[in-house]
Amino acid sequence: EEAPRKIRMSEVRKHSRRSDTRWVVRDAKVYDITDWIPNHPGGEVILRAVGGVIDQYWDIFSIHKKQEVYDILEQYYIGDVDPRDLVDGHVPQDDVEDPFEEDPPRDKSLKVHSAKPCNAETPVDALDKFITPSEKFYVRNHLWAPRLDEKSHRFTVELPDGEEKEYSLEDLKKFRQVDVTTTLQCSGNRRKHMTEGSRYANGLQWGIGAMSTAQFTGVRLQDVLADAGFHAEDAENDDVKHVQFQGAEAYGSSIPIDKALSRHGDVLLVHKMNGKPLGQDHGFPLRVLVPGHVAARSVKWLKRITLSEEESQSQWQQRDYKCFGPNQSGADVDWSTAPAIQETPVQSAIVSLKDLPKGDRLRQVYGLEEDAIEVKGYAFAGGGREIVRVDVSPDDGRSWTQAELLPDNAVGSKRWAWTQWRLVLPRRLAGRSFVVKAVDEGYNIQPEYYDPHYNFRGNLTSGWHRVPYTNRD
Ligand code: MTE
Ligand code: MO
Repeated sequence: EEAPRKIRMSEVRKHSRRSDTRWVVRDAKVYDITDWIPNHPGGEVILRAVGGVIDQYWDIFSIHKKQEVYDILEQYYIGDVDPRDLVDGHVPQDDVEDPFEEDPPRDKSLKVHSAKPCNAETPVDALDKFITPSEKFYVRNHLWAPRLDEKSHRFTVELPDGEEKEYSLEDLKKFRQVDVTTTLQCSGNRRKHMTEGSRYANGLQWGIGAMSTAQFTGVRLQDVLADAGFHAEDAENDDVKHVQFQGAEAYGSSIPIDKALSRHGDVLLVHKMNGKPLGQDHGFPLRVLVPGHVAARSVKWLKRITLSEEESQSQWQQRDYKCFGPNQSGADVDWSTAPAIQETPVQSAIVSLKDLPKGDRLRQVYGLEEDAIEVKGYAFAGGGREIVRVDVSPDDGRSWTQAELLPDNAVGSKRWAWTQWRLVLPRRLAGRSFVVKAVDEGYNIQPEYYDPHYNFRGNLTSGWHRVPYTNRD
């Protein structure tokens, strides 16, 4: 048996993305993965790690932490890191590049759940406005926020026969520009309420602000696909069942082809949000917008569109965004038995609850001489369905009254935006807590309790939202 080769880190670093042969280090072992790179399911993103230690990337891309991945890597083993470069058996951390160093500055009012990657809620003062100012739009990044150049950025459309067509942002100007007002809601919105109302649901403990609304501008995906040569009516295209999207960092997901091709589906490739170029956190210079579907399908920093018989194979399509039964757990579940979340169920929340002082304009509008309370919030139905009613209880669910649905100027082929609502009522009616539930045009309702729709990943929490009223006499 030959002793393993000892390799200095200075040598490893030479085998970076600038070299023809590319090495990575994991657990103080060195691998030459040059031949394997073209097979990486996440694409080019792996080039960030070559010439250095891969462990910290796998802390972010946790899908790699499994035996089959270790086995692949083992085939490319070439030696051990020289002990002179190890501290306590590890290559010291400061030798690796921070993947988040190009993340943008962010508005101070966002409620940050994690900084790297950035996950931050829209503050309450923006949740009771129909349009969310772009800088207060919630941010949900699984990885870093790539800093891309608008002029040189290209995205590729891959047709069913493998043929590819490339587009620049300039190329998109020739397509008809479309405005759509859309609410994006993260699958984890209100997960905290599931944890509090049932038991711990795994993931970021979002409150009611993993949800925001903007006016988006872009081109229809179906127009771009047609330009690239994909015509749905061709019999030979019958095998195309899904449209997969790949972001520039490595995130990816897909939607059913019918949503993409529906005349009223309003699936866009958007370059503007509230009239201005997209912010870096929201996918600059180009993102997919899939109205009425869970926001996880609206892929940011769009790099590639693939027409396929299969869904995206990413963990965000195959695993994270699925719901299972209350009894099932991540340890024993067969992920393939549940469909990926697309359209979302009816949702509502109380955003503010406030006493109206004597002489308040609203008290006069509602003709209330006595002490009054104003309750405001949002209600939202997925799939382009409208909210038809919002029921509010001032006394814990004993009595109910209907909130006023506020008018807005949403545009789109269907109702893709939330509905803001308000209720003003006498303070004497207030009990211990206020409760809200909404009804959509399919007469879908929200569950009262959290246990029945508990799922271990805490997706699609939509139980009645309760807010304690503390100002009682
Ligand atoms: N696209 C890319 N490329 N990377 C991501 O991490 N996150 C998805 C989706 N698109 C994500 C992405 C998820 S889970 C959500 S909820 C929305 O983007 C969040 O969009 P926002 O940050 O603009 O609010
Ligand atoms: Mo999300």
